[in-house]
Amino acid sequence: MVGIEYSDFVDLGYTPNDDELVCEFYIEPAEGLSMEDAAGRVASESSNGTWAELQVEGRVADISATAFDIDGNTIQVAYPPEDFELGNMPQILSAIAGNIMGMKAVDQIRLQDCDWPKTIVESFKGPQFGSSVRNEIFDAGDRPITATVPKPKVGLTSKQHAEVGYKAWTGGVDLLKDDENLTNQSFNRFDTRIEKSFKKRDKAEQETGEKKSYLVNITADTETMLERAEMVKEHGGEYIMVDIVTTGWGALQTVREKADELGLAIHAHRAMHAAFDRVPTHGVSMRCIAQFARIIGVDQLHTGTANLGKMDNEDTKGINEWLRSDLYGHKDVLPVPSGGLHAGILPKVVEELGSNICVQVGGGVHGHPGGTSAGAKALRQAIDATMAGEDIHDYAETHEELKKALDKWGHETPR
Ligand code: CAP
Ligand code: MG
Repeated sequence: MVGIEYSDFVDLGYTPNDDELVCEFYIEPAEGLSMEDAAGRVASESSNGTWAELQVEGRVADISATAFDIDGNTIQVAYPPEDFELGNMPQILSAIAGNIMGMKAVDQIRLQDCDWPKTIVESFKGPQFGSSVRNEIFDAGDRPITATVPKPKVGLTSKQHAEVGYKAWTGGVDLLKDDENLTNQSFNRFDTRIEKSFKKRDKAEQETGEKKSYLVNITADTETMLERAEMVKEHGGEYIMVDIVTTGWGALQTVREKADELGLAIHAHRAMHAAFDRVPTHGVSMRCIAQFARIIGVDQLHTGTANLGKMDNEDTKGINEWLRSDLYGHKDVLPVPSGGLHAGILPKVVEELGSNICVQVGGGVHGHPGGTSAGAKALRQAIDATMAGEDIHDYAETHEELKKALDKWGHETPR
């Protein structure tokens, strides 16, 4: 019989093996506890310990996590592979971001970063397309692809929604996008919306000679999402959009399987992420949320505007870099800057985030003084000018829609 207690979960001389998942936490120990005391409790509760000294037989202690590094308020914890069920993200998160978030032993605790071992990564599908959507679905060359979400975010009828889409597509936008809280409401039914929107999409493609597509929000319970994904495919769609945080990681895994079967790309909206990542000393970082999303396999993900837009966001550039980094053969994810963007901010967005992105602009298209069509043209002109290395003010001299957008909004970040 062996007794295991909190101090058994700390070993500052330990070096993790390649097959272990290493997590970095920020912690603030509760009064009366040292960093080492708190680190032991975090490693224990997130693997196989509890508050009592356990009397165990056999090799159970071999799958205990080890807090192996303490640096200021940051600790590193290594988890043996046996702690996890491969291919089950909810189970992994119930360990590394589960009970420990509410432990009294820590006043604050935040999962900051993870170093994923090959076996876990390979047990998930990863992205089906990643940033190759820019040229596999579209023919965008080096430029960012663009999306626009009709505003008001809810309230437009299916017919109005499709009409806004048509104006945006023919004005030069690549993707119509549903808003995160628009699914299947009484004033705008899912089936009618997609039927009408895809008809307009086909018309816009014929008229412009460009490929156009639609990010259809299928968010619902899992079975309904699968049915909606089928409907999108039947109507000739290329993408489904999922509110990945509100719908949950298990549901996202099931949708990812379906997306594979149907050959559809996944646009991941992250509504509710800030409930986890906004407080810098507690919760789960956006970096980790992006990691879960890539490992499961979304193709496009909102990661913020590098604080050029209306939302607060940590480390967009670092997150985007991670989404493009090597991950045991998994594809990359196309970052989506969104929220408060308009033509005047576009050059700065590209300067900060590069052009391998999908720029999402809602109010900045539909709030243009000339309406949606003019707003879409202004956005495309801002992209064209930026990609040609031209100053947008000079370009605006011969491009009326861009000029009007710049006169209205300048380069201001809205609040
Ligand atoms: C943008 C947006 C997006 C947010 C999400 C909105 O509209 O449609 O949902 O950008 O935030 O409803 O606010 P605007 P994030 O272009 O009119 O601002 O990308 O930070 O997750
Ligand atoms: Mg939105």
